[in-house]
Amino acid sequence: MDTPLARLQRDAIPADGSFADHLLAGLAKTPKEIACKYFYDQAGSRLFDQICELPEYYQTRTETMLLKRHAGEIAALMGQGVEIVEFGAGSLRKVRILLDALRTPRAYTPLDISGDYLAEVVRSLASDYPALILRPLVGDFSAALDIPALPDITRRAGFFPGSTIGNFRPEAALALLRRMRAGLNGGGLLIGVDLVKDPARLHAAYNDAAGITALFNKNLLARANRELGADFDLGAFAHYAPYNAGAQRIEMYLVSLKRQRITLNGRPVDFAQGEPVHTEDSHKYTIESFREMACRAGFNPRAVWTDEERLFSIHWLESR
Ligand code: AVJ
Repeated sequence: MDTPLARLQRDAIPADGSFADHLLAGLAKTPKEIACKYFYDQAGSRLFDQICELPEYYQTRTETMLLKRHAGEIAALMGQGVEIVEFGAGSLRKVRILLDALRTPRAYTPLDISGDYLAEVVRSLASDYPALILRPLVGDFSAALDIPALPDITRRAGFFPGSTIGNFRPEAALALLRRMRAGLNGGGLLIGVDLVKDPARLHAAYNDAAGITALFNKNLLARANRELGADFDLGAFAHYAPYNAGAQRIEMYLVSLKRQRITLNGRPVDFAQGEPVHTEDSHKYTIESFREMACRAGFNPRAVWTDEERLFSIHWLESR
């Protein structure tokens, strides 16, 4: 039987070898690039967890504090008996804050590209929330979002924390918000957004003293060595993460420190001395600029919470 659910799950699983294909294609471009979604294999996810604990990386702890501080109000806005749909590899800690505040959520539908991560979600939540319907979906939320309805559940609320929206260029972010809105069937969206601030503060958050972000960035090369038998010398590339004030985004690169030839899946890839590989954008918004984009996507910005230093924001957007 090909249920809609089974179809969604199967179609969404990335084909085998997609990292190899994308890596070769991205390194054949000028300028070279690697998509940031490849950061998050097991080693990369562990490094990202370490980033979240860094003194310079204010995002995770500020967002968690805001969620805790306003959980009651958020729960009231979401309403009773909702299905929470979380987009992407969220953190279990954040969704637990929501689930605890909601008291009577009916279902939790995490959507993620990693089946291993989803298995962990189910293992961790099942015993603590015995009445909660858990529906992990393997899928890439940057592609189509067709989430089949659960019987008897009419209210959906989207959850997209961590300022992952910042990884998308503004046009793509707008398109993603539109797709999410369509997938939520009239439900609202709770979304975390990192804010424009002193460039020095932003720079420090992506250039930490302990060098964890550099390891996170270079994990792309380490992963290619592990999975594809590539021969990247991690010492021959530099982590470079400047803030582009004009575009209001952090840009991450791996810069080749010398002229070199790497072998990838038996194929040569040449790097000039000083040549960059673009690995990530992390866009920052003002509260106003984000609300404007949300309006263009068909949402009504209903509430926004921010910290005293205005480092980070959480928005509750209602479907229009
Ligand atoms: C998970 C995409 C929000 O952009 O800050 C952290 C990823 N990159 N340090 C971000 C990241 C470098 C992070 N997001």
